[in-house]
Amino acid sequence: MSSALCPLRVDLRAIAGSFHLYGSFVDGAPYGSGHINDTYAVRFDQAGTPVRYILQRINSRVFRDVPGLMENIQRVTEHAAHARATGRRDSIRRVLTLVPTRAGGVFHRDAEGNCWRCYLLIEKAHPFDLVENPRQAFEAARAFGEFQRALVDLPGPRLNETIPGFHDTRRRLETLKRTMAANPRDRVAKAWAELDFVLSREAMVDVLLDLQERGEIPERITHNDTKFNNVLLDESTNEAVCVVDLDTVMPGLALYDFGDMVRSATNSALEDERDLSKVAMRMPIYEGLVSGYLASAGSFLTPAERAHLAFSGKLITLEIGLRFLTDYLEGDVYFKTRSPDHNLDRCRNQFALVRSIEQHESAMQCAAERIIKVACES
Ligand code: ADP
Ligand code: GN1
Ligand code: MG
Repeated sequence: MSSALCPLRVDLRAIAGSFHLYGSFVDGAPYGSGHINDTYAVRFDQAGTPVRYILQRINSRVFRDVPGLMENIQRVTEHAAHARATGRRDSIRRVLTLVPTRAGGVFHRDAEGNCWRCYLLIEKAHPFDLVENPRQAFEAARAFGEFQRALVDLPGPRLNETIPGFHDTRRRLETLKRTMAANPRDRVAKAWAELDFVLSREAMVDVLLDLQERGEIPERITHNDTKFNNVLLDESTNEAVCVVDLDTVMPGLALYDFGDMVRSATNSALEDERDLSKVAMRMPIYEGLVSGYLASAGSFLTPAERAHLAFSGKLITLEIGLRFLTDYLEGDVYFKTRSPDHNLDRCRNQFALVRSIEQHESAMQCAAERIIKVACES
């Protein structure tokens, strides 16, 4: 039997022991490539059959109200599971399933105060960091749209805001300006070109907020972190089977979700790529996203939401770029980083993608209008 201690010296066997799991612990290892939580896959032997689970240490520096966050996830997964239980053979793989703790709760607090949760690990489906073809883009967007649609009739009170103002791009920009003025790590000089890039695009940050304020686009329950690797694709059918990473499911705008799909899926390079000549918005991938999203969300999107699909991609790419930049100036306190300039490199990558989107903006707008027209006629 291999050691229960992973490289971070976490006793996964002991943590797993706090959850209602059957069989005996075999081993565990870090899993996935998320920037926020610490994710592990643990294997159990259940009477000769290996079964895997996800154990996640929730990043409580990022998520200040873990009970409120877990309450959201419990409500959302139970509701979505109910909506999915329409006789589909593998419905258990289509929505995340929380495993309760032995004490009957939805998360476990260890002796050091870390909060842990456990999910069934969705087998035979995988996340990808880079989209390989338009079909994958279609599938991911269809799945995120279906996720939004499943939550349209979530009963009960408004979900908790797990990170207030998460996609409030105006607020994000004001934070950047304050950090720039304070210059806590003396990094401003190195990032001058990037700061100039954002500040010259300031007008963009209010567009969706103003539309919302005027009542032209509605608040919905949205995922808010629709990065391509937060959806799992079935290894034999390539179908998007399950949306993961539910920490930021909360009130938001549908366009935040579509915008982040454009940001993370159309890029021809990985988010960490430093050779900016490789970064470009890929039109066929964008068209796959629009088609897939309309296939599931087309029934409820308003005309104003449809009209801003292309714009949302530019806005969210700028927003995530400026968040990487802010974290760089603050000294890398939020995103996991592997090198001193990692956040600055990611910021440059995102801004190169903004530039590419700007070059293709009218073509993106025309493509969305064309696809919407075809979808409405059929
Ligand atoms: P982070 O917030 O750090 O991004 P995620 O919740 O996205 O954490 O988890 C990290 C990765 O782990 C995901 O991108 C996905 O690949 C994988 N993952 C998470 N939950 C599951 C699950 N239940 N089954 C299979 N893979 C999962
Ligand atoms: C984070 O958790 P992960 O790695 O799926 C971040 C997103 C960013 C993304 C950039 C809670 O997503 O907002 O867009 O990194 N999640 C949070 O890669 O901040
Ligand atoms: Mg993730």
